[in-house]
Amino acid sequence: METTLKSEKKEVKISFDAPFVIIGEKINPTGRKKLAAALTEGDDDYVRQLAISQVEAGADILDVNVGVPGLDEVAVLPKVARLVSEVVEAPLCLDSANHKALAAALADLPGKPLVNSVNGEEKSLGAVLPVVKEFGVSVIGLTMDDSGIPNDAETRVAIAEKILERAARLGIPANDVVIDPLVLTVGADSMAAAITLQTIQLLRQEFSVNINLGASNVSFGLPDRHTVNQAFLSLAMGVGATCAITDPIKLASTIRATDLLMGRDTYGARYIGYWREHQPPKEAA
Ligand code: THG
Repeated sequence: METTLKSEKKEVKISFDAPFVIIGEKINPTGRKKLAAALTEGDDDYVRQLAISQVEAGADILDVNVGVPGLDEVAVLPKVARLVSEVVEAPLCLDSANHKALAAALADLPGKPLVNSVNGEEKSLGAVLPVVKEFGVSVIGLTMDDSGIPNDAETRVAIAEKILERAARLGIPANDVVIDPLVLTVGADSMAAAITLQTIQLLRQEFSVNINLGASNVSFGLPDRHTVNQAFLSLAMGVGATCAITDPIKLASTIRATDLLMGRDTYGARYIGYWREHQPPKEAA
């Protein structure tokens, strides 16, 4: 199963046989006061800098979320998405539950971005899937519905199946639906990550669809989040996740190492290439 995303100049393929795809998480104002202020005040340079630094660190795609309370997403999402698309070649992942904001951004962007997201709620299916169909793009489907986030893998898989079916009915093929089995923090429930890992395994067995994770969610509220995030991503890749929204500055090296260990990096070329490019500059003698 291959999901293809495109910007004006670049194409990114997500599949189990290809290297894991890194979606940079940092253009998201949740918990980031400086970005929330930049989005409210129109400080475009700060957003540009977040885009460029993530691509330099190894992001293949950039998530764009402008969810600041009181901010008009229908106006701001297209503006910020356009701004980002002008400074990096990476395709974008438009992170909003507002179908009008998604449609406005899609109307204004070249290529084939990833819509983030639809879920199993009737209201979401009815509003977001027609937009995905209209623009011929791909979408992330979250395994939650009107009853919330199930705390068992089987019910999450059943919601994934419902999203895939509803997409198919509108003519959206399974390879344009990336399923997100949802990551909650192990700080609140020590079984949270295990349930997500089990959902990934079941999804791979039943549908062979591409699988995304909001990986940093796993460590909210814990000390040394970085270590927990690294361990979780490796485990998730091992059971079949194919892309993640994460911090490329902190996680790209772990991801490149895990691809190498999984036999997805011939001669270790990507691992070595990544290491070479990210060596700290040598001090002058
Ligand atoms: N699935 C999908 N999309 C998602 C999520 C998901 N989008 C949003 C979120 N979850 C994934 N993105 C983030 C972005 C940042 C953080 C976590 C998840 C994060 N931020 C730090 C904080 O809030 O403390 C701040 C980091 C910083 O300063 O760099 O942890 O699950 N489809």
